[in-house]
Amino acid sequence: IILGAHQPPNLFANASSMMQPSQRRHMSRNLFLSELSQYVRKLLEKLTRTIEPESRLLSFGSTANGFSLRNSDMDLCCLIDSDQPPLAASDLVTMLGDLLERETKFHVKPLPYARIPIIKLSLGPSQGLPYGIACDIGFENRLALENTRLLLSYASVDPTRVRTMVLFLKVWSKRRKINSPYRGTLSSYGYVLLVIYFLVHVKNPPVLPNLQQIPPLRPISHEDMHFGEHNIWFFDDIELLRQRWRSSNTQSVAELLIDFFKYYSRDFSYNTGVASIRAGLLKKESKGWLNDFDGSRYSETSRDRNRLCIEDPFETNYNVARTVTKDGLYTIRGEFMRASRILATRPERAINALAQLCE
Ligand code: 3AT
Ligand code: MG
Repeated sequence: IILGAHQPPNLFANASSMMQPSQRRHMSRNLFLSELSQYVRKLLEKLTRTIEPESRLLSFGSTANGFSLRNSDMDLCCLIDSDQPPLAASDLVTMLGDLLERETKFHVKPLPYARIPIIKLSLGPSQGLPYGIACDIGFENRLALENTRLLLSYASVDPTRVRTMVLFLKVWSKRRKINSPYRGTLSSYGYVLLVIYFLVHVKNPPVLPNLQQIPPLRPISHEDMHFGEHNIWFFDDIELLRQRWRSSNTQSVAELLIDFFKYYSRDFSYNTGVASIRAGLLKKESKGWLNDFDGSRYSETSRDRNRLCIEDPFETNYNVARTVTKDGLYTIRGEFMRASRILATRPERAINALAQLCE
């Protein structure tokens, strides 16, 4: 489908021949999706290397941190290892865009002059791929690779509760149409940070430790801890952590979800607070992320950028929720309240309540 006339290699034969038929039925969709995304990544990497031989394409976002749904996009990051001065990102986007248009069936949209130059690729739905493929290729976005690794590490500390909560929130927010940064609501990444913030800083006892505050086991150089001016250190020895960290919080996923919706409908201080998974609840004022209350000091755009404040774990001067407008926040809070109401009034009919939530 991707290459048109070319035959793709049979990447799936190996894995599926090792399984029993019942396993194969059960596993096939996830396996297919993860092998498909590997196949697409390798294919795109091969094509990129014809222009920039020292480049690598790495997955980030949900395909790399275990939070993907069957209709998730693929996020790819191009890193160039060369000692030679690399091509400017905007030139690479234009050249690679032309090449992908010629060599593949993707619909290609290069955005060379965006704040972060990217190429958007898409393939419409077809019989074998009912959700089609959507893929973004960005360049040198090392912080995104690191924040993907951080989320993966959090998910690995308590896979059942963290993954289930995140996947539920993602399905719910997409169904309720509050997962569109381009239309004034919040990205999936923003919702994942809200879940982690809740499990690290709101729940008492906490479900998760704060991985950015656990000191390293041995001294680490300043260079290894930093990318540019950003501190990217976090405790990533998950095997060790799983041996040592036992949360004394024994709540089930359902109980945690009920509390999550309750907290974000009425307890989180939207007007003054910043949710930071690194440092807990911060003040908008201390970060200079103020709303324009007196109508003079800040522009319309700065006012809208800080309605909801979620600090990026590494790029701490960046508000991940800057896309959320006044109306967007009103809708999101309305949905948190609706969810809280449905779950509180029908705890005995939890399955129906959850289905109704995702209508
Ligand atoms: P989907 O399954 O695609 O809905 P996702 O987990 O892949 O969810 P996104 O596509 O929203 O999440 O984002 C992919 C990655 O891009 C996650 C993060 O590494 C980076 N990213 C997205 N939005 C932001 C942001 N506002 N600030 C910093 N990094 C971001
Ligand atoms: Mg994504």
